[in-house]
Amino acid sequence: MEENDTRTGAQLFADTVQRLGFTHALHIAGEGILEMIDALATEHPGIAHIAFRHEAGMVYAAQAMGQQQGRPALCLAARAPGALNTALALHTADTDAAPLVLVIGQASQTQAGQDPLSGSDLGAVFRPLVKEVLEVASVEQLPMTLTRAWHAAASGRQGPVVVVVPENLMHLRGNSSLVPDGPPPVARAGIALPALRTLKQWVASARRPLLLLGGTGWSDGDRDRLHALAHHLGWPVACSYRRGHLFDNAHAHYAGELGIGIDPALFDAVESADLVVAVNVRLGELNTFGPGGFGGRRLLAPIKGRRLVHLHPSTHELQRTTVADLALALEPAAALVALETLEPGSTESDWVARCRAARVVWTDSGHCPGPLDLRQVFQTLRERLTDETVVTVGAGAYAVWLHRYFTLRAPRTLLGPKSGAMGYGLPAAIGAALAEPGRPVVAVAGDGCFMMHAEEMATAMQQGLDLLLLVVNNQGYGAIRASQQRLFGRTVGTDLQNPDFVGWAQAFGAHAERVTKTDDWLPALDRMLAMSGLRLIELQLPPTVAKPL
Ligand SMILES: Cc1ncc(C[n+]2csc(CCOP(=O)(O)OP(=O)(O)O)c2C)c(N)n1
Repeated sequence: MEENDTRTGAQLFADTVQRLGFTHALHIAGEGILEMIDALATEHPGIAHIAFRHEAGMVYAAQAMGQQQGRPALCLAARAPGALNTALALHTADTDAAPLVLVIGQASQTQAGQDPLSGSDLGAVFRPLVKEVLEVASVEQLPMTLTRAWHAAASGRQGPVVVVVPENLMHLRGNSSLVPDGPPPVARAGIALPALRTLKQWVASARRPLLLLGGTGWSDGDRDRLHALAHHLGWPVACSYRRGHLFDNAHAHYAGELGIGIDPALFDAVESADLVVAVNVRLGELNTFGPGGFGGRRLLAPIKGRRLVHLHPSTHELQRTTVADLALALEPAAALVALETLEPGSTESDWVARCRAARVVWTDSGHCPGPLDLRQVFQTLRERLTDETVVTVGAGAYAVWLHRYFTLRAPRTLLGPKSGAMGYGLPAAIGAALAEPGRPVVAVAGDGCFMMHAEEMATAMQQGLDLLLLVVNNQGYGAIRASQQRLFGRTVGTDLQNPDFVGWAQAFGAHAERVTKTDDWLPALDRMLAMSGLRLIELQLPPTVAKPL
């Protein structure tokens, strides 16, 4: 092989990353990835380097970027200490069907496994958490393995893919012709015509049909077609947990969101439907959550007289948790094409209006005790923000207020972990801001949730990002406090003594204010919206506030 036809492993890595269309490399530099980072910077300076403060924050940002861009984002972690910090965030990317590629720089092949820093069997560690783990054994394999990782992350049910790269490969040489020209075309599953005929018959006779939407892999244009479809068929539409942005929440056909905090009336509507068509929805624990909470009644258990049609890109998700009468492996785009061939059936004349009326009652009710009314906070926040604003949220009782009272109007405007991972909101907001510079982003967090990855305020400042953070401070793990009260009549270890959030944010260089009563909220919000950069509003509440009453 001619020396000038060859590139080092590090150069091959950098060339492949560039050809696959990655625009950003998110990382915390360290042993194992130093050669890759250096080659990216020197060979392809157009790729932006974003330095994070915790690897989980980095992966949350990458998974938010991946979802917002509709193609995988790239992040890199150094050997075992960096890699193992990513575990919950990788699991969250998997629950959220978020496309990303995490490259882990492993010790050299001769060294691996010899001491804690050179790492254990990282493939074995990550395999249960992610869509796929690929390990590179030779420099020749490197470009193809990265390409395969990109495709695995982007195709079918999207998700996180880990690539483990031994450090010594960076110095070996491989042929430059191994580098792909660009991202590979994504393989697509198709439509089964006999099944479509069956579906048409069921739709024709359904009296109370309902469309459920979820998942990733939709395009912004699909959303207009979904509105047109709901209108054409005359069906109500609900979204899976934290996918409310897939359908305009103000639309006359919108019936609400499944999952934690579900409106009991929506639960009843889904149970009383005689045909449910679930598109791209995972029918696991979260989306079948009942109003009674954990251990309560489940949605969509097989019911006599109700037909369930499940369309999902992954055969693994079909017939997994409940029995569907028709289960087809279809990606959202193909499912949409199939549904667009349907004709309206004999739907009850007031079915859509009944579902919609219940939704309106739900969002117009609910009480917040104390001097600062969170219902008003989230309703007026909606009025002040543009429809395009992206809102990110983690886990806690505070999130229920956002989900119930903040009307999502535009596509890709909500990012929230389906794993229930606390700490997600701020790093995800960073990812969303990196993915679409100029698009407004607001992160909402509880005091507990915020502090799990508050270190990423430094990253946001360093990148000069425009972010607004709302910290709902009820001085404790409120959701858990409420569960403890319900289960045991007392609380243990769930009260929190917090720092002065305003002073803390200011120490990072952010603008910050504290609000303790409803009348002060809008003036504070308006002051913050008039400014740019990193801004934080602490919403200070009595410890008694958790979910809407
Ligand atoms: C990483 C992680 N650890 C623990 C939990 C369990 N958990 C769920 S909600 C919650 C409390 C959240 O507290 P906070 O962010 O202050 O919100 P609040 O419930 O008070 O509104 C905890 C500890 C979790 N979901 N994620």
